[in-house]
Parts: sequence; structure tokens; C-alpha cells
Amino acid sequence: MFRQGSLASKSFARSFGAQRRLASTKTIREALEEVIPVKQAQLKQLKAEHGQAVLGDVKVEQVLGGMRGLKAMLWDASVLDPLEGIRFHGKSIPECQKTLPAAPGGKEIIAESMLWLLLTGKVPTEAEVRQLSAQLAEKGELPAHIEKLIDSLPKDLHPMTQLGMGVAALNQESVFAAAYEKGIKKTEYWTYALEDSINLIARLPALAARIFRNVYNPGAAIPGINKELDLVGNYVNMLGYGGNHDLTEYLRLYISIHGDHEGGNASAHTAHLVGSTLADPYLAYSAALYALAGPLHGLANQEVLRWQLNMRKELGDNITHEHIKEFLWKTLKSGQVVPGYGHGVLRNPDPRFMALQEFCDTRPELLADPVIQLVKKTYDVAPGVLTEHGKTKNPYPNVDAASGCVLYHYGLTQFKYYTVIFGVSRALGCVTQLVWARALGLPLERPKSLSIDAIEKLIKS
Ligand code: CMX
Repeated sequence: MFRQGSLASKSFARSFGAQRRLASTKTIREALEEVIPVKQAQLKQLKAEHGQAVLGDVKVEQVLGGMRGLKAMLWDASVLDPLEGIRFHGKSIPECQKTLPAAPGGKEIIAESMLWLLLTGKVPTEAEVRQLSAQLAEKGELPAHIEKLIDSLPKDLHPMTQLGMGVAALNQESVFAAAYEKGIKKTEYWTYALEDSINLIARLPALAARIFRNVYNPGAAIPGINKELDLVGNYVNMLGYGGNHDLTEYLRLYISIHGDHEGGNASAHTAHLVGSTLADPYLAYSAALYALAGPLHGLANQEVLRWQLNMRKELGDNITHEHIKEFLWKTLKSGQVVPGYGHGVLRNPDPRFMALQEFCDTRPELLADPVIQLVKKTYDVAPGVLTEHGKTKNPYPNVDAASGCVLYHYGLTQFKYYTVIFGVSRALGCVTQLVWARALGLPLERPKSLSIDAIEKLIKS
């Protein structure tokens, strides 16, 4: 894909520290250079031979109902089956847990392994993952102007608002935007999108940790990036929880399996839409973060904990299944949703919820925690209550039903911050799609909208 000496290849050699490359280990760019032409050819053939094939009908209820089930987006990295849950390039979460490299001394998937799988469709070797960790660590420091911007924000500005602002402002150094301004070929877009994407992911932990420090521990020192550590290892250190091995492992797992959930979810779709205008990855991901900040999407993990803690406050420590049932009905009768339950696509318990439950099941101290016990007890009764209530199409827990409670146990009790961690995670899937959208030359997204009158007219005709 690269011509020797082209602007793009020089830029990569410079910013990816080519001299640090381990012998016989592929870089992420080299791995992508192998797979991109194959996919490009596949797409070209699909367009040429089947461009007019019909994939399904569009029902009025879909247009009025948030486009549920509408097959209208290309997204290769993950597929969400309503019953089985998510697969990343065909691999279920348990399969990923078996095959993707962990951190030295750890067992859980690390973000670098998941990013590699999402981007290339291949399981990386341990050496490839370590090399990617080193690249990310090398790029992990925040530019001074971003530190200044974040430090200037009011401490009571929601951490998600701050994260989106910091990510958008990182676009000052976008190589994609700079190259586009100079004039580059469409075939080179993806290389710049990749460089921005890697830089963005590298900087997210320092950005997210600075927001945490400013809001919750003003004045505390933030440790520098440790070049020997993986992305999440560094993130946990910078949050001030370095040395907590179990929390680090939990966040490695959470950030990896939360990284992508097909293309149609609000954050991924937003990144894709904004990216389709050729806005650079920083701007596209910043927009995605504000979709994630809605309570029906990423903010649900903070809402679950608030809801669980209210339940404890109201009912005390010895909560029975009957008490929980009453509390669920009270929530529903007051017109609120039960946070952490239901899903736009899933029709079974979320395998991400199950993976986090299994993490708890192997640790007696987690099993003994009253808030985690409450999550389990709620899972025993909530599907029945929600089924009886009769509204939600999916009465089962989604990942958010469990995620915040484990953080709470480990002392990360600032639940307004939880969606920021989700934001660090979801970048893995969103940047993957941005790189591939540019590699495949996907166009500006522009669906057709209809007025109510126009829909009625179409039905009559
Ligand atoms: N509690 C109460 N009512 C619920 C419900 C829940 N957990 N989940 C869905 N419903 C209701 C809906 O509000 C809707 O009611 P109306 O007909 O009055 O509008 C009805 O059931 C049908 O909804 P649905 O088709 O089953 O679900 P949607 O695809 O419209 O919405 C979701 C999906 C996730 C927004 C919804 O289930 C919800 O609000 N859950 C609680 C919030 C949550 O946990 N969000 C996190 C999702 C995971 C993520 O994206 O990060």
C-alpha cells in the first residue's frame, strides 16, 4: 500500500519509532497492509456483482422505532447475535479469553490484543502485542495545551463532557487533517487515519486520568507513563490504583470486551457518521463520546450503581428477593427504566455481563461484597418482574448491570466517572471502523428521511 518514501510512509516511520521494532515482528500497519487489499477486492466484487441485490424490507415501524433491525451499515469487526451476543471477527468472548494474549503476569485479555484483532481480524502473537504496547506507551503523554485545557475546566463539569472536549482538542495534531489540507490521494487516507487512531488510543489513559485527578483528587501527582506496561496497566497507575492487580485485571477485561458492539449502537454509529464527512478520528470519536454520555447508552453504568445504592439505602443490608421485587416495581411504576436491563438487540443475558460475573465468581472477596451480592440477587428476580411488566423486549441484564459494582468494590467509587472508562474502551471499535472506512473508501453517510405526510402518501400509493 505504501510507496517507498511517500509522505505517509515517512510520517509512519517517524511517529511509530520504526527503529524500536522487534526483529520478525509485524507492526500493526504491516499487518493491515496485508489484509486491506484482500478486503478492498472483496468489496469491489460485491458492489459490481450484487450492487442491486435486496437485503430486506423497510417497515414503517422501523422508521418510527429508531431503525431497529434495519440492515443499513457496513461493519466488519464484530457481529451481534440477539441470542448469542457479541463475536469479534467470529470469536466469542470465551474464545477471545482463550486465545488473545494477556499482560505479563496477568490472565485477562488486554486492550492491545483486542485492538489488533478488531483491526486486522487476526489473533496477534505475544511479541506483536508487546510491540503495540510499547508504541502506545511511547505516544502516551498529553500535549501541554491539552493539560492546560483540562485543568482549566470547572471541577463539576461532568467527566464525560471533559473527555469529549479533550479528545476533540487533540485534533490540533491530527496528521489526517494536516495531510488532507496539503492534498493526499484517497488511497492513502487510511494510513493517516491509522496514525491518528493509534495516537488517540495512546493518549486516552493520560487524558482520562487527568480528568479523574482534577475532579476527585485535585493536586495529587499523576505517575508518568511506564514504558514497560500495557495501556490499561498505565491507566490504572495514573488513576492512582497502581499495585491493585485485581482491579487492573478487571479493567483489562472490561475495556477489551466493551471495545466494540457492532456498528449500529449509538456511539459507534456516531463515530462512523461523523468520520464519513472525513472529519479526523479525534473529532469523530469526540462526537461518539457524547452519544455514549446518554443515560440509555453508556451513562447506564453510573445509573445502575446509583439505583443499587438507593435500594440499599432504602432497604438496609438484609435485602431479600421479595424486597428487590418491590423496589423493581416501584421503579417501573414511577415511569423509570430499570438501569442495566434491556437492550436494543440482545434477547438473552449479555455475555459481557456473564464474563464479568465469572470474574467475580473466582474471587471470594468480590462474592462477599454486599453490592455485588445485590447485583446477583437482582439478576435472580428482575427478568421475571420485567417480563410481567410486559414492555421491554429483553428482560435480561446488559453489561452495565455489573460493571460499575466491581469498580465500587475496588474503591473506585466515583460513579460519575464510570462512563469515561467505557469511553476509553469504546475507542477500540470506533477507530477500527474509521480506519477501515477510509481503507474501503466508504462514502459520506446520507440516509433518506421522510415526513409523516410522506410516509402516509407512500403507504397509500
Ligand atoms: N426498564 C423498564 N422499561 C424498559 C426497559 C427497562 N430496563 N428496557 C426497555 N423498556 C421499555 C422501553 O422504555 C420501551 O417503553 P415504551 O414503549 O414506553 O417506549 C419498551 O420497553 C420497549 O423497549 P425495547 O424495544 O425493549 O428497548 P429499546 O430497544 O427501545 O431500548 C434500551 C433499549 C437499552 C435503551 C432499554 O432497554 C433501556 O432503557 N434500558 C435501561 C438503560 C440501560 O441499561 N442502557 C444500557 C444499554 C447498553 C448500552 O447501550 O450501553
